[in-house]
Amino acid sequence: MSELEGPLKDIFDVVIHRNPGEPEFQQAVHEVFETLTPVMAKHPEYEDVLTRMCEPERQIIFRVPWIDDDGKVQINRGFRVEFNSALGPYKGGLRFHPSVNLSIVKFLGFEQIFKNSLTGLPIGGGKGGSDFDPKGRSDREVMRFCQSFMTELYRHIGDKTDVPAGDIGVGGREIGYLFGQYKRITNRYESGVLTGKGLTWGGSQVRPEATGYGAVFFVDEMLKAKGQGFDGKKVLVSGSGNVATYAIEKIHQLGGTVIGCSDSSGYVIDEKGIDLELLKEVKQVRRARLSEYVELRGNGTKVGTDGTLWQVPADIALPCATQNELDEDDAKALVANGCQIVGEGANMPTTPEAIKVLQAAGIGFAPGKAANAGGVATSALEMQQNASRDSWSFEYTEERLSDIMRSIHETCVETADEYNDPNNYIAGANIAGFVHVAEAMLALGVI
Ligand code: NDP
Ligand code: 2IT
Repeated sequence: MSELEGPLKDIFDVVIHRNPGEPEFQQAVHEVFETLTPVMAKHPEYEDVLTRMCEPERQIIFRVPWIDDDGKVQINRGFRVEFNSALGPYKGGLRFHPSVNLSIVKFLGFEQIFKNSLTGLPIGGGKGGSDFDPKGRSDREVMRFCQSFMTELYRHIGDKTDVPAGDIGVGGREIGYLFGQYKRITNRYESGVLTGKGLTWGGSQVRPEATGYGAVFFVDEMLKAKGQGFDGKKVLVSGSGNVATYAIEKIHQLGGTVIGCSDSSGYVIDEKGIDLELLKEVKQVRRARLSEYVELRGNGTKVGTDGTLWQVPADIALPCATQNELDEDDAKALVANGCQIVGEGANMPTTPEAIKVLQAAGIGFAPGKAANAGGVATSALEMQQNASRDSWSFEYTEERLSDIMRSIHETCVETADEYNDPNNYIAGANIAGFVHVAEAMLALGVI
């Protein structure tokens, strides 16, 4: 990580002091601070605002007891970090994964503030989750866990207060169980309290596809700026969950070929292009390992054995799995293999060292705050439909998503130019996201 100077260093020192043992949160804060030097020089009045922005408005940690299928009591830890509500109700997903801890929830919540600001929609930033591992659990166990989780969470959320959604390990099934318990406890059909709902009970068209589609729309804008498109491009997409699946779908619709994807047990290479229907069957229906995809597909498909997915030659790389999954060696391999663009579908998937390598090589780099904002943006569109008791068509909603991604791309480019850092999408996204929130916080007084 590069050295900070002046007020940014002072504020960062306070962050380190206040948040010891939270490496992911510190990394996310540092990544934003690195780009704010020219903003602070121009606007010293933002110093106090930035200090406040690093301190969540509220952090909730709670016990989640539940009973497994063997009748044994299990205990997990639940989190909701309500980070910033200057622009609207706290908004951000819930992650269920054994690695979840306060540092991870805070890094995600911090990123969400800037991402949500970039969408231009009235949503603040928050994040939550649990160290519960849904893998290998029956539907009934997942339901009992979700019901217990919501039995505490319900008192903190509401359509005008805090609106959770999905993230790793939380998809339509989990949102259903969570919504059912919220409705039961409160006796209110408050559709706008959660997003990512099913289409027959208040969900929005395109929300399942939105993050992956949005990331591809964003990268498509980057390609268009160079007079190119996805047509004929070879692409690597890590992960095989919600974001990865729909990124693959849109890339194939735009004429690209996704030649590799992964899960936590490894990666697969399918030079003819990932068979999406089979991938959905394996990962979404069977909830199985990717190795099953290889067994069923045949066709020369193979499980990767050398290094990581990123060592495979391709034109474009979209990390869509988890934080810090693409490291310095991976970045060097991408550069050596002539990769042109890296777009973050996941949150903070590229390590700081890897970002340096990619930027030094002149590779187009789209940070998650901008590139994966389509998910939360479509969540805000879901809230809009719920508030007006309406539902929109797939075509109209996808058009709205695509307009939002185009506008975020334009904002990043214009802001990077304004601050004399052309083509630096990280600077563009961080500065534009920050200034919007900072102005709102100044207007609202010291709160
Ligand atoms: P899913 O749970 O649907 O899929 C996650 C995928 O990543 C799975 O293939 C999983 O493998 C893999 N993965 C998870 N953890 C690890 C790990 N520690 N090492 C290697 N692989 C891992 O989650 P999403 O697709 O929703 O989320 C993916 C990323 O996108 C996350 O960073 C999330 O924060 C971000 N994101 C999600 C949005 C959304 O709307 N869902 C919006 C914006 C960002 P396995 O199946 O083996 O667990
Ligand atoms: O990281 C993210 O933006 C999400 N997991 C989606 C959040 C949301 O509220 O839809």
